[in-house]
Amino acid sequence: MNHTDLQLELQGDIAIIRLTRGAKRNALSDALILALRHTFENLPSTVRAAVIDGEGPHFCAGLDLSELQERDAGQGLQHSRMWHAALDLVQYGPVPVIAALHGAVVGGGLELASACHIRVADATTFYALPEGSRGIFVGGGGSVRIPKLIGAARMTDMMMTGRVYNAEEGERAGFAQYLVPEGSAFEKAVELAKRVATNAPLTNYALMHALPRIAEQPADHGFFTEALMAGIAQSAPDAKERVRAFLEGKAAKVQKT
Ligand code: 1HE
Repeated sequence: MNHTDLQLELQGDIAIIRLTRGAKRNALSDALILALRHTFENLPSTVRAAVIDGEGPHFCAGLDLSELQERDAGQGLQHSRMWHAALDLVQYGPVPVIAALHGAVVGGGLELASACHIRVADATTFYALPEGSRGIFVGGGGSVRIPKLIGAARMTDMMMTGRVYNAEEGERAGFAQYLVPEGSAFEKAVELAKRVATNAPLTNYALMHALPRIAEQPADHGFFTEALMAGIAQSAPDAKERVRAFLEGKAAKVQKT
């Protein structure tokens, strides 16, 4: 599907998904949310990792406020569920997703970023949840995903007081795993995506689908699920080949950076 506000570009086995609504700071209209969902549902099977980027000086200004009109409670609920369905496909879709962050990562933009597996932020990035001051609440999965990154106390403070985290504070708080110089988030995200794409597919699958579920389970259940996943991953020919290559001195050692 072609969409004027969303571009999909393939660079080998990496999908570059770009929000191209820079004039509106990549605000997420209903159409854009549906396009995002459609894109993740229909990624070519050759894709092994994806990067999400935003055109212009800001990653994403969140919900398109011009569409926040006269919804009744039921319509509001369905609207939020539509976001959940789309962002669920980002988190639990076919491939790991790396977000290249810069400028505003606010409201629904932060909800989108938090559905990704790795976040790379450049020095211009800032994080906020203006829902608090707009008289609304998060609705794109933010209350589930954001506390897992920064804790419920920080999220409460952000929404109650309008606190904005800059790039360095955001990295310290746990929003982003990588902080890079201004203008280099996309390049770093692609570099990481290429590295992630070389992993055994079952390892990436386990990290995307087993790890977050294990983290939610009571320890006893978690250990059991972990053992099942470990057994399945180890049994794959890919794993045996990779271990053999290391033992034969043909695979890279772990090295200090
Ligand atoms: C928008 C939006 C938007 C910009 N919806 N149109 N999100 C917010 O509350 C954040 C609102 N946006 C901002 O605070 C600022 O726009 C930014 C800090 C992101 C960027 O500032 P700046 O100075 O670069 O741009 P601008 O001049 O404010 O915006 C440029 C245009 O984009 C302008 O439209 P124009 O026709 O006058 O050019 C803005 O109106 C438009 N624009 N952001 C609609 N968000 C699932 S629930 C999630 C709930 C939420 O996400 S609530 C948080 C919404």
